[in-house]
Amino acid sequence: DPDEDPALSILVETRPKTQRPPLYKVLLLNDDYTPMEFVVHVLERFFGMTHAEAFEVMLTVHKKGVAVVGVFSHEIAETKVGQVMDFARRHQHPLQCTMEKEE
Ligand code: TYC
Repeated sequence: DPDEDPALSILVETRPKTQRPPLYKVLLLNDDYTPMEFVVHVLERFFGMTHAEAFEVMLTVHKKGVAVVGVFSHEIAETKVGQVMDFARRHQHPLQCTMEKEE
């Protein structure tokens, strides 16, 4: 208690002041043209999913229109989005991948 002994004030502060960097959700969007097998391959290749996981997430995007496929730091999220968009473009598929800051 600083009123009793100001020299002890430093020991009384318990709330951490460190801030964690914001995290970013990477989202995959549905479209009518990208083959299902291509999306499964993308999820295995760039998001480290097993074939079963990738198939399940692909079906979620197909049915719901969008799904979060990973949560990363800003730099890693940007890299993932770039890798997916570049890979899709090179294969001439309209697959869209984007990122948004977590609440
Ligand atoms: N809707 C696509 C189809 O029927 C499959 C698909 C799934 C496309 C997920 C994009 O992010 C996607 N071929």
